[in-house]
Amino acid sequence: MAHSMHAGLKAWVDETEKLGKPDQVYWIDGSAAERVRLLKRAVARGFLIPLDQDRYPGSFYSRSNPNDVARTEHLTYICTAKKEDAGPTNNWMSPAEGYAKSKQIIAGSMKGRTMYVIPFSMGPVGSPFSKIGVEITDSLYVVLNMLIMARTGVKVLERLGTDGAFTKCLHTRADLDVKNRLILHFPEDNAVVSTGSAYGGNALLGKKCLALRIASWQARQEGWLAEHMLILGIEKDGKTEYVTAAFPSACGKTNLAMLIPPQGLKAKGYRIWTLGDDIAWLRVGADGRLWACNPEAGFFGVAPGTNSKSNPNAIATMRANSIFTNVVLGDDLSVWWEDGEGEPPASGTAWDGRPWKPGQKDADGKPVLGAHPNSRFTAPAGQCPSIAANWEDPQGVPISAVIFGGRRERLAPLVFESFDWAHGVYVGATVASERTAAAVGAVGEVRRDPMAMLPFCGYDMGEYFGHWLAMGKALKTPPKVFHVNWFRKDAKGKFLWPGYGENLRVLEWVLARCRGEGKAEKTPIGFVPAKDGLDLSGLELSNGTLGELLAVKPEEWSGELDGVKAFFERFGKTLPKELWGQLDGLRDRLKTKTAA
Ligand code: OXD
Ligand code: MN
Repeated sequence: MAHSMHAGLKAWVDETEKLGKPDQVYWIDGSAAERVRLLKRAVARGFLIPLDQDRYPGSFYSRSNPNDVARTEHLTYICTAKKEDAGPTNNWMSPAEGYAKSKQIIAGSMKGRTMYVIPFSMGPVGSPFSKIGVEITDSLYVVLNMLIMARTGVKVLERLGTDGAFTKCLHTRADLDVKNRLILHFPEDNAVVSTGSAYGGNALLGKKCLALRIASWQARQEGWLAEHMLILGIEKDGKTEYVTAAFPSACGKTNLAMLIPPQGLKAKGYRIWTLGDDIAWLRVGADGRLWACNPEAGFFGVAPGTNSKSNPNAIATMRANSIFTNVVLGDDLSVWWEDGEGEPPASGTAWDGRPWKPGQKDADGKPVLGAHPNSRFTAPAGQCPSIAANWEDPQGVPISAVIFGGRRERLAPLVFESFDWAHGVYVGATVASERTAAAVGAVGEVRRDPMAMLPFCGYDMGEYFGHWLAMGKALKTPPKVFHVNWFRKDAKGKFLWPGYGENLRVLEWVLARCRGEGKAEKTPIGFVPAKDGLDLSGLELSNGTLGELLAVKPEEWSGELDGVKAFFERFGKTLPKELWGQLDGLRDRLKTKTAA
């Protein structure tokens, strides 16, 4: 048992114990022996099912309450003294109401349970990037996932010392009823309270709550950025260059972060190194460049669609010591998901607990999904075959390019480069994407998702754009900013670009542009690759398809402008004038083009 000499932490734990009324309090020490003990306890209590240990050593299955399978953005709030500080894109509640409502739910909710106290560090312990949090939770599932996703235990308490700052992260699963579900952020108090859910994005409080919503607030005050971005290294000729990329949830960040070079490019000697798949903390280095660090220690990835063609490194990463949530559990204690790896089990149980067989159809003849579309694997990052040797470097890695992207069937070309940092901020601020299953809501609907941070920015996004612009001024050598779209379709609804490993062809052009090389054509929206700008060797892609992929259609882009204007207007006076200037500039460039 770990003991804290931190008076503030001890007082908060005591106060929460009095309120939640657990049977006992347990401090996580973060040791391997403790993990084994807790896994046994979780199995004994029915929270986890051990998988076939020959095929999946150290791995377990978990099924959630069927009503608790994704982030609930409509129940997620920023609780600041002034409503305007949360901005128009966040739900707001006053801190007094937030504390009062959650107190009622927490009161007595831990009866008959253990209350776990998890000291954790987001970022390597002691790195200048890192922040400490302490999660109190009554969910053993949350504990076991946190042990994978963050650095935990005694080493963190030691670092915290007797008076260090930490984010108070209070979680109770309560009765898992949606009526009692609230994900509340109190950035002014450096605190999070989450009730009524055990879903990763709602309950593993180091991830979205601390490392994005609270951290983005702190980052603005302290002069850095907390972003929904992967980090990867691209090595060639003994030199590695690093990029970050922001895509909305379930748009392939994990796949891109673990990319394997395609045949045509392998011959050039490329190697890809993974540093992070979801969150990047970015700081201005002493050299005036942007440096990045992944605050997480594991991957909480979407299972469906992950297979050894789409992401062999992810499959290898989850070969052991992983937790699978809401996938198919085979009667042979295997796991499986749609568009997954290997043959499905002859029979098993679907994510919602119903018996399931491959090929099963519902009353309307539609296939019955065995895995929930947002089913997940939680796996230690260190197990990834492509993990970079320096992924835990306390100084981070220098970033050459920042890439934004969305899921758009039309409009956005495969890739384009912004004219400069400020234009890049405009490009990031106007990202739009079709919705996926990672959050509750209508899948497929297009929504603006600036910097892929719409659900994760802990303050007014007008101010956030201003902070991005200011960061550009603080950087002596800012990275170049790009936009990609792997999801463009033809008139028949077929994807034009093969994606996955082939995306390296786009990254190669991106890095060439960062070095002042790479053939490009100037268009009103930015630079796109010239017809012979991308290395397409070994890839069968007709000229017509390439043309369609790179096409910038001024009429279609003009049609976007009203939507952007309406979106910007929502922010009122906090939207930086510079972004209005960018919109005007784009309108003028498009006009000249359509008139020509
Ligand atoms: C995630 C998400 O789980 O973005 O990373 O929802
Ligand atoms: Mn994410």
